[in-house]
Amino acid sequence: MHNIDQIVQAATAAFAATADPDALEQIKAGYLGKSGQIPGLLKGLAKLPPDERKLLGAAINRAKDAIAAALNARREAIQLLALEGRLAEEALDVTLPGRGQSRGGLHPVTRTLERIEALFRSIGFAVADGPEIESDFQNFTALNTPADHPARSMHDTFYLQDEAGGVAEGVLLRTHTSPIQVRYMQAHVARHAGLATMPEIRVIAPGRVYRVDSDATHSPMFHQVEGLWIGENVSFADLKGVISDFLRRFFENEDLQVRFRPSFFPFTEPSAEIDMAFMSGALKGRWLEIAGCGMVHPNVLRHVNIDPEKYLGFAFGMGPDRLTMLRYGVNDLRLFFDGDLRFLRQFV
Ligand code: 2NL
Repeated sequence: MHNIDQIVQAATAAFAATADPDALEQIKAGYLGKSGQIPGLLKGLAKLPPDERKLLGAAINRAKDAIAAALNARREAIQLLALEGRLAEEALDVTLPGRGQSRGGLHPVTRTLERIEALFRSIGFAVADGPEIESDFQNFTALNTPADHPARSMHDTFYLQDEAGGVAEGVLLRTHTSPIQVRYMQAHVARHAGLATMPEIRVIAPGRVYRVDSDATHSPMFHQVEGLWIGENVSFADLKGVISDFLRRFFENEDLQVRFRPSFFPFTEPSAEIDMAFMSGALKGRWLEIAGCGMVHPNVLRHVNIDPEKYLGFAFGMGPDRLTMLRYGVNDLRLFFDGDLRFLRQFV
């Protein structure tokens, strides 16, 4: 009897001495397991006479129940300890000040795009967009760019892969926003097919464009805004007025000087480079190349089924990234696309 009580006490003490669940199960095996102390005692019963066996057997079974109860109690206590530990570890101090929610803001180039759109809307231009993955026809052929033109080479244009990993036939990242205007002209022509005279087209096309080019002044992705005005009587003089007026309003500078220099583009004839100069400030008197323009080439009109004998107009293209740099006095284009919030937040 005395010995049995000691076993229960020893088991209870051993359980209490560990907080590790695996160690606890090891200790349990020493008492209740197949070759543990309790089964050992039960085996010994066989040699005893029946009346003693009955008495001792009952005592051993009580001891076995007591050890099992102590084991369960310890298991629960260890679980509770683990839970309390985890809760303490994961505790939130609700009295700490919050981290706050910072206010979002528009990217400086987005602000420029919205400003350009608002200014052109105010003189009756629509704003159009289109896919950045384009077809060779929309991006080059319709724009009178010959098959052997260097812009079409893989050194200048990103082409897409086909399923086999080769160059997909005629699928590319648009190199300018002109394909937006090509699509716009095609839809416009289709919509007014039955009419004797087609209404004027007045549209700007802002968006991202892609070229194989990367240094301080070139990013493989950049932005463009092109504009187009087609009608029966649209002249180069209208072009000069629209562009000069736009630049003076964009830079909020009435004294801004604008000049048109002869140039060449496959999609316009005649073509011109547009330069501007501030009459005051750090850039005073310096001519800056700001856009290109010209009268839409008759071949471009033919490609979208507009009769060049009846309609004509002008087109222009400019770089809103560069306009943003000039407006805010930023000298490295890459700053706009690095995603450094310390830089970008200055414009919010
Ligand atoms: C530049 C030059 C230009 C155009 C873009 C154009 C579009 C159509 C038809 C004819 Cl649909 N032309 N766009 C015309 C002249 C110049 O951009 O230096 N851009 C940054």
